[in-house]
Amino acid sequence: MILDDSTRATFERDGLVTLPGLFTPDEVDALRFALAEVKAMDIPSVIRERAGQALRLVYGADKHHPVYAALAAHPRWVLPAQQLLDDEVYIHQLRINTKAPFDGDGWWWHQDYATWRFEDGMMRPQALMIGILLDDCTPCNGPLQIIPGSHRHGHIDENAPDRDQTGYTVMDLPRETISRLVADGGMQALTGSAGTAFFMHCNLVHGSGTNISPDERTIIYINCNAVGNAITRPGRAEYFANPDFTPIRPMADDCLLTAV
Ligand SMILES: O=C(O)CCC(=O)C(=O)O
Repeated sequence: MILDDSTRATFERDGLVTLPGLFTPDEVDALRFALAEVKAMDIPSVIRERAGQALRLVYGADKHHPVYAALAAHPRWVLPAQQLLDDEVYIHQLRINTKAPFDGDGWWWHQDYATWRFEDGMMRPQALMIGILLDDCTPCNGPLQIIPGSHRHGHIDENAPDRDQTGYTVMDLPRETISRLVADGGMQALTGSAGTAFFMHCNLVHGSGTNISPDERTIIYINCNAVGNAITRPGRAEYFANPDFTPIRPMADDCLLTAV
């Protein structure tokens, strides 16, 4: 067993499991260095902020760099994910949210499952967002914020698609819904040191504010799905919605440091 019963009970209750220091400082450095190389490649799967040129999202780094290919099969997230989803897993999308110093814009409150259901025909919320901090996340640099326990409301159908010209869609929830959910569950900022990982239920309501600090705030999101819940309407760009549902076979534990 990877996660003990009390950790699994926390996931059921809060929709969140935090694993501090899941990746070591050397592994974080390898991921940061590899990200700098990916940014220099001029790949098409990047999205810039609506205002200005700062990078907002880098999709599919695992298709462009061996260190991210290794991360995409790393046992330290694959094994807990299999346990939480009770199935083999594949990656629906891997993206890096590079909330730039001063310019990194926020994210309105939403559930990620809403997008995957609406755009990709994901039939059940049997998927996870796994956030891996590449920088220390503090209250000041626009950390991810969640409403604990909000996943227990299921898919909240009160949303409106906010879709940009790149095909990126966020299913924004209305203010009244957020007020109601927060009155029930409160809010939590997911702060922690680089290397920490957050395993989140795909119906956990979350969002974040602008990064007006001079500090980087980079989070890798490995959004994985149960193989038995493979999407039914593949068709978006593969970096938004992977059409390959082959179960991941975990690599060796040191794969990030041997990948280069
Ligand atoms: O990284 C963030 O601040 C928020 C990201 C988010 O909400 C998302 O990618 O779905």
